[in-house]
Amino acid sequence: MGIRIALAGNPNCGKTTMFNDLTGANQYVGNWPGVTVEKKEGKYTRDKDVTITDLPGVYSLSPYSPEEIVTRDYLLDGRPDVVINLVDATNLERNLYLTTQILDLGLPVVIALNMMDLVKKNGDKIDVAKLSKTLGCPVVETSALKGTGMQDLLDTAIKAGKAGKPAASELRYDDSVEAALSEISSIIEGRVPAETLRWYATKLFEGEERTITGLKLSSSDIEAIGAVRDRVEEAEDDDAESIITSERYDSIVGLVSSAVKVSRKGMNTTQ
Ligand code: BGO
Repeated sequence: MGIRIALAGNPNCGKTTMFNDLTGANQYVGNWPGVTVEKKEGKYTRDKDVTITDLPGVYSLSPYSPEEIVTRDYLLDGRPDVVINLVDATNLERNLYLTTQILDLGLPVVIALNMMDLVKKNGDKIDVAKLSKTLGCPVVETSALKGTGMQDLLDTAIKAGKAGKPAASELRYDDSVEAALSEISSIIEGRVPAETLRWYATKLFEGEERTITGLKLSSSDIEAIGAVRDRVEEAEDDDAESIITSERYDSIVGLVSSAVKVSRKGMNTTQ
């Protein structure tokens, strides 16, 4: 059985450069069914049993654009063996926002810390071991432009895909939000695959229509979940979707401030 790898990341994180390097001429380009979003698939040049799917570049897995829907449906329902999440290491805070959502999906994940050539040039230091421990998945330094770290990345991804162990992030939200997610999880437990429980609980907390409809919940369950949401919204004086967005950013800011040391040159961007 071959291994299916999905490449996911923000626009401009280097996905096209990496996909071309990994697949060379062995590419198929078409459209995702029903939408005019480009679908690219290819075989890994070093191992033809490995198929790599390049997902559209997105900032989030919300269902607001065709690109976001394609990416999220492929990850949630297509269940690739492993996700390589490309992260622009010069813009960690912004890029890890998508990462926190990918980690909720209960898939094996390997993070490619791309653009490391620029980070090194700037003199910044990233504590890769700390990132890996906190995010609960392997983190590999790469430069898709220079072609460094690519083989290590693929070896790590193939191993993770074969092992099949979901990422186990240590990032947690405020106690009140975690309590709400636990309550919602217990309502839907057994009705979604166990490893996707955090994803579904979060989406239901947010009150996302697409998820509520997709799960065909009973009206009493919808009401019980609504009560949990109302309670936290009232306590926080904010809507549930914004609460989750803030919680994601807060957890990332904490991690980045402890794992990244910016050089006194102060150059932490590509500009
Ligand atoms: C231009 N290191 C560096 N330094 N640059 C990288 C790396 C890396 O590891 N990986 C990618 N890039 P895409 P998406 C460009 O095109 O693969 C660069 O959207 C330019 N072009 O070369 O397209 C890559 O598919 C003129 O840069 O990303 C590309 O994810 C001046 O990041 C850009 C400067 O890569 C985006 C850069 C005409």
